[in-house]
Amino acid sequence: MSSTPILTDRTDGADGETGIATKTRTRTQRPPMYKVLLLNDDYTPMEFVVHVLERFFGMSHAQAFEIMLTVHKKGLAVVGVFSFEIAETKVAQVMDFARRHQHPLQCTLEKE
Ligand code: TYC
Repeated sequence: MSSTPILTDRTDGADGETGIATKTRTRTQRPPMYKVLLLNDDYTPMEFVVHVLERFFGMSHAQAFEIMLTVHKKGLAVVGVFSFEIAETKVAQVMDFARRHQHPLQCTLEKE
């Protein structure tokens, strides 16, 4: 958080009062956000990808199926936007789950 003093007025009144009036504006920093991307490949079964989206991204079956088809057709899709720590954890969970099931599914993150 940073505070910027802003010079707003000089007071030099008839009463002999002399001074500088200042206002303080607080700039609220939003944390950087990260997109989690799911990548297409030729081998991971569609049902497995749907399951991943339900399990790790809290999607309904219909929503997960729709996103899976987008990845399949377009090559990739954003499956969520999170703080760095959460995004990193999601990527690790998906990569580990895919590896344990011997699927080449790839998941990565990108700063927004
Ligand atoms: N292209 C895969 C198939 O035809 C399905 C797939 C979808 C794989 C999404 C990965 O992220 C993915 N079996």
